[in-house]
Formats: sequence, C-alpha cells, structure tokens
Amino acid sequence: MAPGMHVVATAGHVDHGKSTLVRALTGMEPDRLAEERRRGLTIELGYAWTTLPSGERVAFVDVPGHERFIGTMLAGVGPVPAVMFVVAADEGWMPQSEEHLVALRTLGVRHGLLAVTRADLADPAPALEDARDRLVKAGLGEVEALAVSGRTGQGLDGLRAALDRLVAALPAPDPAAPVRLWIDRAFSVRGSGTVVTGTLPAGRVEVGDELELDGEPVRVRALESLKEHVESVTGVARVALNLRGRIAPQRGHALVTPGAWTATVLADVRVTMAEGARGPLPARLTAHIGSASVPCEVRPLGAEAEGAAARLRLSRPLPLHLGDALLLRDPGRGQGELRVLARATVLDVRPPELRRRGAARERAKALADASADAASLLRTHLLLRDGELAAMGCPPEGPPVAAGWHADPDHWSALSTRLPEVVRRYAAEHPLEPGMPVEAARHELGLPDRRLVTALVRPPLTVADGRITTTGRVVAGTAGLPAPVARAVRALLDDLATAPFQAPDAGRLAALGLGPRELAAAVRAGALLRVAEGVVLAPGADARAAALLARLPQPFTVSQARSALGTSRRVAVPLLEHLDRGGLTERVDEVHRRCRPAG
Ligand SMILES: Nc1nc2c(ncn2[C@@H]2O[C@H](COP(=O)(O)OP(=O)(O)OP(=O)(O)O)[C@@H](O)[C@H]2O)c(=O)[nH]1
Ligand SMILES: [Mg+2]
Repeated sequence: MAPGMHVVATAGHVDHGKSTLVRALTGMEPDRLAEERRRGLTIELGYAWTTLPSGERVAFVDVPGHERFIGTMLAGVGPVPAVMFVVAADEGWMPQSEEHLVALRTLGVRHGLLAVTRADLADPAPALEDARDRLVKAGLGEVEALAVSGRTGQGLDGLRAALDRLVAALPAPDPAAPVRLWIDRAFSVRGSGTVVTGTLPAGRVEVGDELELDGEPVRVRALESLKEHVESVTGVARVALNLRGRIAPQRGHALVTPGAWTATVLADVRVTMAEGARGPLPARLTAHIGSASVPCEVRPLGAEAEGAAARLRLSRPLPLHLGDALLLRDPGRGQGELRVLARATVLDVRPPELRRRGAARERAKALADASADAASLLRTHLLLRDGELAAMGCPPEGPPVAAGWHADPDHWSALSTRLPEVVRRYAAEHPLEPGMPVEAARHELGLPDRRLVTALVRPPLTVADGRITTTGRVVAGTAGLPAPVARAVRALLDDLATAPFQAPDAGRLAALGLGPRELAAAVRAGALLRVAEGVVLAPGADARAAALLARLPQPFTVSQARSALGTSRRVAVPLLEHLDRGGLTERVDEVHRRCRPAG
C-alpha cells in the first residue's frame, strides 16, 4: 500500500510553542501572515507537513492559542481526528489548555499525544505529569507524553516516533463514505479561479467529480494534496480543490456529495454539558461543527431530567447526519469564564413540528430513548425511503418493506391490521364493486406510495387488476439498566452510529464510567455486543460486518477487512475471530479468510 497521509491538529495555550514545534518538525512555516510574525502570535490556521520515520506523511493544522481566536481554533480542530497537545514546561497548565481540552472532549476527539515543550527553560516533569493526567481523564486514551524543545531540538526524534505510533493507531476512515469537506480557506488564483482547502475526513474526491456547495452544483477542476497535483484523494487528507461553478465559497461552508447529506436549520439533539459547565443553557449560542460556526437558538424540549433533549435552530442550513456532534459555545461570556458549554448530538435532522400542547414534552421523552440510527428515526417518521435514510446518515438496518421504503415495525404491523378492516368496510359500502381500488386504500391509510399498500396485502386478502379483495420486532434496549449506565451506553451507541466498528478504547470507556461490571450488564441486556475483552460494538454490528466483508473479493486479509470496516487492528482482529466463531467467516489459511455462504 502507498504510504498514508494523516492530519493532526495542534492545541494548547497561547505562546506555549505550538508553531515553533510544528516548524521544528516540518521545516515549514505555519505562521504565514506578516502580522503573525510581527506579533509572534498565531492568528490564522497554519498548515505544514512532513514525512515520519515510517514513511507515513503527517500534515499539521496549527491553531492559535490566544483566547480571542477560539473560533479559529475550533475550525481547525473540527474535522481533524487527532491532536498534538502542547504545554510549556515553564508555565504548565493554563486557561486555554483547559478550554482547548474541554473543546476536544466535547467534540469527541479521542486520539492524541502530549508534547511538553520549552523543556530547555524548565524541568518538564511536573507539567508533564499534570497534563498527562488531565488528557487521560478527558478520554484521549493512553496519551504518550514527551518532553521536547522546539528551540534546541531536544526530544524531537522521540516525538517523531511517537507521532508514528499515534497515526498507526488511528482508525482507517471509510473510503466509500459520502464526502463532507468543511472549507477552512477559500481564495482565487489568477487564471484558475476559485480554490478551497480543507481536511477531508473520509471518502474520496476525484478530478471531475460533481459536489454541492449550499445546494449549488460545483465541479472539481483540479485537485492538490500537500502541494502536489493528484487525480484523486481519499480521506484523511489535506486537500486543495480548484472549483468551477457559480459559487462564492467561504470558511465554514461544506462541499458535499449530492444527496448524501440533509441540509437543515432545525435539528433535534441530545445535550451533554461540558466538563465543569452548568445548565440551563442560554437561549442564544454559537454551534460549531467542522470549520463552521453558526449562531443558533436552543429550545429545551422537556424538563432537564428527561435526557436534556433540545431543538436547535441554526441561522443557516448545515449539511448534517444523525450522530454528528455540535459544540455549543457562549460567545458572550467574558474572560476566565467557561465558554465551551455543551455537546449536542444530532438525533433528527428533519424534526417534526410541535404544535399540540404537550408535544414538546412528548418529543423529549421520545428523544431520551432515541439513538442515532434508522430504527429511532423510523419511530418518529414511520416511513422513510432509502435515499432519505442515507441523507440522514442512517443506513437501513433491514430489507425495505416495499420498493425502497422502510417502515417502523410497530407502524407497519398496525397498518397490516388496519388494511383488512378498511377493505371489509369498503366491500360492505360498495357491494357491487369487485374489490377496493389500491388507490382508495392508499388514501384511506394515508400512505405515500401505492406499492406500500400492495406490500401489506396478504392472505386472506389478494390483489388483482388494481383492486384488493377479501376471500406483526425487537430492539434490544437500555431500559433495564441503571440510569447512569443506560446513559453511558447511549453515548457509546451515538458514537458507534457514525463509526460502527470503531470500538471505544479504554480511555473512552473509563471516561463514561463503564467498567467491566457495567459492560457485562449492558451486554447481558443486549444493549451492546461484546467482541472480546474490552471491545464492544453496537448490537448487530457482527451481521453488518459480515455483510460488508461479503462484498470484498474473497478470500481477504485482516488488513483488507480492517479498511473495509473502517477500523483498527485492535478491533478488526477480535471481530474476525468472533465472526469465525459464529460461522459467518472462516479461515482459509494463515492470512486469509472468507465469508461463509448463509445457511
Ligand atoms: N526556549 C524555548 N523557547 C521556545 C520553545 N518553543 C517556543 N518557544 C518560544 O516561545 C514563544 C511562543 O512560541 P510559539 O511557537 O509562537 O507559540 P504558539 O503556541 O504557537 O503561540 P500561539 O500560536 O500564539 O498560541 C516564541 O518566542 C518561541 O520562540 C522552546 O522549546 N524553547
Ligand atoms: Mg502558534
């Protein structure tokens, strides 16, 4: 395989040496603006890259640490999967160290390492120990911590090796994922038109592709990655796209695969307060996702206790999927106050209107039990098409009930009970007609497609010549679990909805308070699937994995399986062994497996 590319963002307090370290590692200048060099301060996002000892390439998005530029910092970190957290040995933990860490935690960044820099100025040991504890507690996993100096070069070889280990442990993103490229820079180049840059988190972009920007079609004329012309690029990658279209791109807008996302100003979310933040949330906040920062209104839907469900109204549409995490920030707060307030996990991107009295409360109850998946969506929307589910980021979990339609099982069985009654009544009222027209039944049942009616026909009903004549699901649940465990499991399931095979690591489990006993209870309740010691996935992930693996050329290797599933070896190896045990896959030889035919 060609050497991969990885993207790592910096984070840390102002002046702690982020840019100096990036410069020392890459030989490139992340602070490009004259003003930045004059003031010795990062203002805009900086970009620099290098080749690691293994041959893998890593691009850094260097963020500003000054508290005034927190919006820019979030835009840089937003689409990036891993972070190099920088703390100065001579200053130790500072307010923006804390704010950046809260932001990373809230955004769900779970991979990183710690560089305690300026180690030539002070003994790095105290800062190192303190900062490492904080990062581990924040769910960044088994954080490697290194003392370095961007000035003398001390520790840089060790840091390069640690970066190699960090990127090797990152889950492989899905190359078939729909594209959502959050723009972080946009400019015009004389002679070639509009250019945008961003971090492509997953999926693939090719020269000639048609993408969409705020609903407008755009064509990719040319493509660069790390200043090299390329024909195609697969995430994770830094990319620059030369675009054709009637567009004026800006930071915070996204280029997306047409039809694969839902652009919405309304979203129903589950609010999780950030570490140290207290509710209630102010009604007006700024929502951050990717490189976007958008003013929004927050409407709590129920009493706080009911799972903190809320409806967000964004000031402009954003392309969203269920399971997306938005960071909510209060831009009005002053110095020293906690400004990162909460994570909002998207649970619906086409929320129903709340007109009746008590509708908001009921909605809050429904959302308290919802996860970011097709089953939860169907409980609200009852019937959805394949394409609608895809645009909401929820691949259907079972076969369609009819021609690309998916139904909530309860709703579907209620309909199949109602249809014979409706047909009987029609026959009684129209004794001379040879049965009930399918169209009349569709209208009576309030269905959007006649094919749904015919799919509901079963003996003793039959359908012929467009007329119907006469002659009932289990979702494993968190319901029986203690409330804190149920909540923690739902948070995991939210994570897994977007990345179904990226099992939470020990740090994440610990951060959620899920120890061996809690996990065992959740597995017994059928709320989680245990693949191996400490490796859990959503129920049904094994069948889903088998279905994905069946599409690979057979037989396949662990590494092919790993990239098809978008995960790491830590998960892929035990998952394959689990599938072997379940008879879904079998070993062919030392390195190959194949899927076993069903039955
Ligand atoms: N002695 C010493 N000085 C350093 C080291 N790293 C950075 N500095 C100095 O610390 C100051 C700040 O460094 P920067 O790299 O600009 O810090 P930064 O974290 O990028 O700052 P912002 O981007 O504004 O948040 C500069 O004067 C650097 O020369 C180091 O390892 N040793
Ligand atoms: Mg800097």
